[in-house]
Parts: sequence; C-alpha cells; structure tokens
Amino acid sequence: MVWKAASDLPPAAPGPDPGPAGAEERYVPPGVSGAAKILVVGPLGVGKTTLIGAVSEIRPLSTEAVMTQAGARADRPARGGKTTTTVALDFGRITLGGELVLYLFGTPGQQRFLPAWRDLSRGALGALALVDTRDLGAAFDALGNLEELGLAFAVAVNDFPDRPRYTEDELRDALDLLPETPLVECDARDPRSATLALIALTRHLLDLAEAPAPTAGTPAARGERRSAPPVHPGASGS
Ligand SMILES: Nc1nc2c(ncn2[C@@H]2O[C@H](COP(=O)(O)OP(=O)(O)OP(=O)(O)O)[C@@H](O)[C@H]2O)c(=O)[nH]1
Ligand SMILES: [Mg+2]
Repeated sequence: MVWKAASDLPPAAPGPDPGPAGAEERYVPPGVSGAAKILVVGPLGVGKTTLIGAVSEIRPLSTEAVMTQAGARADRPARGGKTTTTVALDFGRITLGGELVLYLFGTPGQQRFLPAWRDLSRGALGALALVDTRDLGAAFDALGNLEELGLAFAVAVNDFPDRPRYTEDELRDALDLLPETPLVECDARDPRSATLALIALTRHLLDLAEAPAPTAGTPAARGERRSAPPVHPGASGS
C-alpha cells in the first residue's frame, strides 16, 4: 500500500452532525463517575470505523487513506469495493448509563500495524473484537494480539448480509473461546446494536474486576481463549 498525498484523497465523508458546538457536546456529562479506554479491533474491513462512528457522541476521529494495488502484496483483499482503510486509529466516545464513559480506540486492521496496537493498548481496560464469519481465519491475528497484550475482550460477530450462519458452539470452537468470553452478534452500522455489544464487553470487564484473582497456570488466567491461536492457512502473516 502507498499513501497518497492528502490533496489526492477523496473528500472526507461527513461525520455525524455535531450540533451546536456547546460544552455539552465536548465534555462528558456531569453524572459520569468512571472512564475506561477500550480498543475496537479486528481484521481489515470488519467494521471498526463504522462501529465507532455509529456510537460516538462526539465527532469521531478517523484516519482513512486510499488503498492502492501496492498493498495487495501485504494485506488481505478488501471486500465490497472498499477503497479506504484506517492507517492510524479511530477515536470516539460513548457514555453508558450516564455514569461510565468509554473512550474507543479503533486499531488498524492489518497485522503489519502491530506496533501501533502496542501503543494504542497502553492503559486500555479491554477490547471489542469484531469478527466477520465470511473469513473466520482473518480474526486469528487480532485475537492473538489481544492475548499477547493481556487484554480481556468480548467478540462481536458483525452482521454482513451474505455471511455464513454458525451456531454459537461452532463459533466458540472455531475461535477457540472460553465459555465466559462474551460472544454477541451486532450490526456495526446500528448505534443500538453496537452499543449493546459494548455493554456486553463492559459487563464482562466488571465481572473480571470483581472475580477473585485466577490461579497462576490455569488456562483462564486472564485469557479469553483456551489455547494459543490456531495456525490457519488463510491467516495473514505480514
Ligand atoms: N452490511 C454491513 N456492512 C457493514 C457492517 N459493518 C461495516 N460494514 C461495511 O463494511 C465496510 C468496511 O467497514 P469499515 O468500518 O471501514 O471497516 P474497518 O474495520 O474500519 O476497516 P479497516 O480500517 O480498513 O481495517 C463499510 O462499507 C461498511 O459500511 C455491518 O454490520 N453490516
Ligand atoms: Mg477502519
């Protein structure tokens, strides 16, 4: 992939209308008593930018760049005529229940941006991992990265219209998830659906915070999966 000059990029898509630029749009609501940094992760084109844009109560920061043929050697092909990709991060904010603010950081989808993940994960409490069942193997890099970084996570299966349908057991098996790891369906374009996925993650993080410390050496010692990420022939290894 090569980056084009900013002047060559298509005009940025308009974000949600921020409304009048009053303090209420810029600052967290007065009843907020806690905040958490959350990563939104997953492979190229799985819907990370879409989800953050759908739920954010501030104008989301997005760092899209045009994809070119040069990236085809290193990256998985994008689906559905996708022409841009996130090259640094997405950023948005959502308040849950009037009390808890989530600061959402979307990671780049390509595995070669792993160093950026390391920076973005500093201080993060957990992650929402988006999965596209049209290419389950593409999820392994992201799930492996989360384990390597020691981040708790929930999995949200994004609702693409032509996606294969699997049972929950099949998905847990294929992704090697522990029974307690939340697995939800969501439509990243739908604010309500995307918020419910974030609530499932938040509940899980609260449960983990209240649970007694896991015994060292058990597979569940903070991990969300039963074993190391399986080696998948289709998984990208750039
Ligand atoms: N039907 C459907 N389309 C979706 C959904 N989520 C995202 N899309 C579409 O999928 C395309 C890719 O979405 P993005 O949000 O750019 O994906 P991304 O994960 O940020 O991609 P990268 O930054 O390139 O890794 C866009 O055209 C979205 O409109 C979904 O839940 N359902
Ligand atoms: Mg993106």
